[in-house]
Amino acid sequence: MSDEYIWWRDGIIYQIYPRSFMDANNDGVGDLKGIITHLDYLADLGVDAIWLSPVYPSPDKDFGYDVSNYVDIDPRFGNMADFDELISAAHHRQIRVMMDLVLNHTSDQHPWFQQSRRSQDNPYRDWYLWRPCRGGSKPPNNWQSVFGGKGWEYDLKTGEYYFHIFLREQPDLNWRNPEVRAAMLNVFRFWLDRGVDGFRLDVFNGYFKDAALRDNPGRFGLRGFDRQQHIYDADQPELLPLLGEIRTMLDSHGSNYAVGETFLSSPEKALKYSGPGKLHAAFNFKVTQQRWQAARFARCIWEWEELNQPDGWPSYVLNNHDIPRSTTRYHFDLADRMAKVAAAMLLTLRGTPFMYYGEEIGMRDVRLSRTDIMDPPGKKYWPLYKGRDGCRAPMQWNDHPQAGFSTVKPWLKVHPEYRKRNVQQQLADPDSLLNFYRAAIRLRRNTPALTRGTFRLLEGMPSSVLAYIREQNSQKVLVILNFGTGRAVTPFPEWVNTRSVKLLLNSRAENELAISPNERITLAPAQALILDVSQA
Ligand code: TEU
Repeated sequence: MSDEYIWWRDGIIYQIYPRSFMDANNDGVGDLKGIITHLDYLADLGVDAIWLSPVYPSPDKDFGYDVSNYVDIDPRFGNMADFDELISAAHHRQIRVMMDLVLNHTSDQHPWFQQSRRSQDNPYRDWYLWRPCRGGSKPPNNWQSVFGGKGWEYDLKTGEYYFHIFLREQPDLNWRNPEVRAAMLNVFRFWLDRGVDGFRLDVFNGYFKDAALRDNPGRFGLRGFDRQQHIYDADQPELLPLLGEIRTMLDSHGSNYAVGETFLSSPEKALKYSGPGKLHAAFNFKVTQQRWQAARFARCIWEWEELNQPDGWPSYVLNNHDIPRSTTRYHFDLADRMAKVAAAMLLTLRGTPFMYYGEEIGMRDVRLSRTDIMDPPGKKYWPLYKGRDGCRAPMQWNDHPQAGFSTVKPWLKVHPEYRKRNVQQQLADPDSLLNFYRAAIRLRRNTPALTRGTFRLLEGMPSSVLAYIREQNSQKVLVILNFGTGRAVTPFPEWVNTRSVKLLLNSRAENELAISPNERITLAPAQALILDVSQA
């Protein structure tokens, strides 16, 4: 592995959900100026890049993931001048900027769709997936919407159905149309020309659907969408050549990066779409679906590592804007100690770590009543599924009203615990989760074994312990993580000379590192240790 620093390989990518990060103009919605005011915070935290969830004009049926103009900024977030300022202010601090491109579908308010639905012979008709009824009035096939109900919407005016895999206000584009393809590649170029460094591609493996629109076969599942095998509405063979074309374009602009949001993700699928000539990375969400048990994570990480051999580059994510926050998901307690174990893991695995705003202070999901729910699938399925608002609450900056996010009532409720859980308070507390993230990020940055090093799981550990070695040249780092709420007595690999072990980071600094005469370490509940064992 080359020793030169490559930001998307060695660095950390921090996802910002702009409407919840910082509201500089006090209208209740976060904005670009707000992000600019906190770039110093991000630089100090030590992240190498930020990914902005969509900031394009949008009717907000799916909070920005329904785009009505790909080449502008929604006035609620600011304008192009603010965007240019954000790029230069971020670059000034060595922070790269990534855009979220939502190219599987547009908003139904996008001028392309407005044209498309006008008449069957409109030049934009074929930009979307229009089909006549089957057998009189039935939809063209059995495809479903992820957000509930049929995937087809009948349009009275022209007497045909159009397909939408998400909301009916998010019609899917027809990527087989060369004009669509060309328009989308131009969207990439537009942002590259403005200085953007990379992209996150929303639902990229959904771009193409089966040309013959065959019915998906059934399978067992609860909701309509889950009762089908998605073999015809995603992952079609035309995708790989397109990814190759995207990669060539990115490479020709410099070292620009693309990570795909693998729809209906599996590790194999994520791997299939990433690597040379494809995307740089595709998310493997399996890690986010594990229970908080060392053995489960070990299996999942091992599988992802194996798949990425010999030359793949993994990425890891514990949080994003679609799933409950890890602190809530795993019911972390022990006063953020377990959140430190998760942080130590995320920041020492072999692969690019993705963080999500507020993760560094251990934000929890906010609980909302039925009337406060904003997310469409949450409204539809309440109380079975309450939607994704919980993990999208305003960032908790300080203990002022609205957590310092805004001076007015924000678009989504602030988590009531913000008075004791916020950035200001955690910066002042040397033992806080935030300061642990800062220390672990600094350590990672200064330790080549933790970025580029090889990865090897250690066997023979107690069941609550996940332990692994990262190694680069002569540097060897041992990471030991106690996932359990009890103590764990952990052996060293026999080649380690315990007398020359150096402590690099201890998530429970109050407990000194004690190696017993029989060469074992007793880990406290939820303790993470990062040790230099190079001198063994
Ligand atoms: O998500 C696609 C996706 O797979 C998720 O929608 C997932 O199925 C859903 O969150 C479960 O409720 C992307 C975006 O990340 C998401 O925010 C958008 O809503 C969606 O695409 C449509 O653009």
